[in-house]
Amino acid sequence: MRTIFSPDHALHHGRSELIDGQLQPCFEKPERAELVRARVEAVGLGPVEAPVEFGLEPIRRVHAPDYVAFLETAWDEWVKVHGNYDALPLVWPTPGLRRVLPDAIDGKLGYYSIDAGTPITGGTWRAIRAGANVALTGAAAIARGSERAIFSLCRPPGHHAGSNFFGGYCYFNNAAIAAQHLLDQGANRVAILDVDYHHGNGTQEIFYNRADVLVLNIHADPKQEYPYFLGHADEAGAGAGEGFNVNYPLPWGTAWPSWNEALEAACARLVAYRPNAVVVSLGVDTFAKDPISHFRLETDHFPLIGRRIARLDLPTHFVMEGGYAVEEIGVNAVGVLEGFEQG
Ligand code: SP5
Ligand code: ZN
Repeated sequence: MRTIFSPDHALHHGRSELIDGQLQPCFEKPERAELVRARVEAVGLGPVEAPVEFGLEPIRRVHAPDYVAFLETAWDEWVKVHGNYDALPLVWPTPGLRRVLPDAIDGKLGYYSIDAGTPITGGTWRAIRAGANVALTGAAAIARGSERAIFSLCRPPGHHAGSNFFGGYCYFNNAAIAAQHLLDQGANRVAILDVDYHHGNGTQEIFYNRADVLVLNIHADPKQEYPYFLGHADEAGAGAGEGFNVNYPLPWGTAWPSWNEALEAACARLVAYRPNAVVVSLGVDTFAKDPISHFRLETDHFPLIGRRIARLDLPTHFVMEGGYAVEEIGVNAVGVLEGFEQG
């Protein structure tokens, strides 16, 4: 399996996130991607290649143009007012009342975000552009039909980013951009299987009214866990998209047997949809030792995930999402890919 990777991910290096009432060092850090890449090389998964430049147009197919423009200039606007430290939002629009876009950068940060854990830094724009190109390069290879599977080693992750908001360490929704690109290159139907510990609220929002992308999410119950406000079992899509969003919320403490049952249910739904390709939002924060999560998957379980996905017998695009137990992130993420290759 080929891996697409850009060292430019490291240009995004947030110093702190607001967590547990404190500004703490970011869990989402450059070592994550470097360790996954090192593991890809150590096990000889396949070649590691640089992405191709796709420009902003395929990004604007899923993100609002004003949101993309905001991300491009946010850091420069922030530095002028606050100096050279991470930009973090701390005020949000009043629920149910007006959302007028402010001129002040502090107001814009709240307008376009959902949490205070997702800093914008001096290198964020270049890193997220590279990440989107990594996803698009992978999608283009799947669209060409030359490969059975490809791994887009994206960083920062993407599935919490919606059409016009960032959050959950995510800015551009790499998996959504990839899925849209597959459609734009001729696919009729694409499925997104999101196995990250957290609900992919951004992906759900982007495709909620559409039937051409089936979005399947296995995640911690939002009644207990971030992102709290979306990811419930009764969210099934709306309008033309009704029936094309499926959530499998699971309680804290979920171990492999119940997690695997949800995976089986999602795979059955996916097969019935008969997609041309599947995009896997590959988070490994379901791991028992993940520092911010509460599921109990062990290292041996990750290859089983890959093996099951291989049995779908579809062109498969793995896109990296979360996973914060950095010591084991390489073994766990690449374990899924090795399981797929053997499956
Ligand atoms: C892509 C991805 O996995 N994003 C996750 C974003 C989660 N951010 C908020 C986490 C809050 C966790 N609270 C538990 C802290 C344990 N000390
Ligand atoms: Zn996650």
